[in-house]
Amino acid sequence: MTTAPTNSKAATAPTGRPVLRTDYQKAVATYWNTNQDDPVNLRLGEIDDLYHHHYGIGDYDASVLEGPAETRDERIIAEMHRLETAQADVLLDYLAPVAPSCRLLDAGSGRGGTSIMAHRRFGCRVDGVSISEYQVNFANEQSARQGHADSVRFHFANMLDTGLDSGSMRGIWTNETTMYVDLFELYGEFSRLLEYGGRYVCITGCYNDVTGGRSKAVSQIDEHYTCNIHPRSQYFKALTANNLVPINVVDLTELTIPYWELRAKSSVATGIEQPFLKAYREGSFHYLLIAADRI
Ligand code: GPP
Ligand code: MG
Repeated sequence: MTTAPTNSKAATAPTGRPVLRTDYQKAVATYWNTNQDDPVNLRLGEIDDLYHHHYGIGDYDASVLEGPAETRDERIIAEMHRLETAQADVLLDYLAPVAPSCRLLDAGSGRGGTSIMAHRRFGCRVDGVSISEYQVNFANEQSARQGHADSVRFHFANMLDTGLDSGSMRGIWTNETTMYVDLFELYGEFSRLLEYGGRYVCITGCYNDVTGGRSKAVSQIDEHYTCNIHPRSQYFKALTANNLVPINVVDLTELTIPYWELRAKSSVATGIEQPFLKAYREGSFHYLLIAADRI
């Protein structure tokens, strides 16, 4: 496995501007560059070489908890992976239809699982950007190993300033990455990159304006991932301000709770399971899908 360069601070993008502009961005990059021994993601990805950095949706098959004790954990992990892949499938449903001649952007592409799924489904070129050089290298190795090096490419680039061509994208998605950035800046960049009528799909965790500010459980999630979860309202303000018009808003909260219940029973639980369950159950936090069109 490739390890990240020890000093990436000076790296510049094709834009000529530094990829990492702020101390906060450097801290986020360091978090993801050093998070290389994460069984909660690696053990799942090893099953079929789709490495995800997002959560799952749908009911789990309760039979995984029964049967021989020696293989129980293996069954739980395989089931968690199935639910995470199901989440990415739903995200891609909202991007469709996409022709093979189109281009897609995965903004905050992690280890690349959703991008590879998008290419397999639509047959089109997919570019991913991440501020973690470790993740970019990992994802490019996966893409090459699976024979997609020409079509699925990952770049060390900042999603707020990608350097990609204006109007070049038919679709863009963010799969649990928007909590790391200012949404107005992000959607300004997406508005520039999307062609007229292009589709943006977001899956995110956001806090509930109706119950008030950040709950304790939401703050614990922020602390755990070095992120800054936005209120639900902020998404719609930032989309509207950037010519991105929502067409679907789907509350996935009820659908993701079983994933967290199952994850809490697994050997790869990280300790963040109870804050997620508490935040979702008390209503201070939602798991939301938003699809919007560029006008
Ligand atoms: C990444 O998933 C999760 C986040 C970047 C941040 C928070 C997401 C919210 C919806 C609030 P991961 O797969 O890297 O996390 P883990 O290692 O815990 O599985
Ligand atoms: Mg994970």
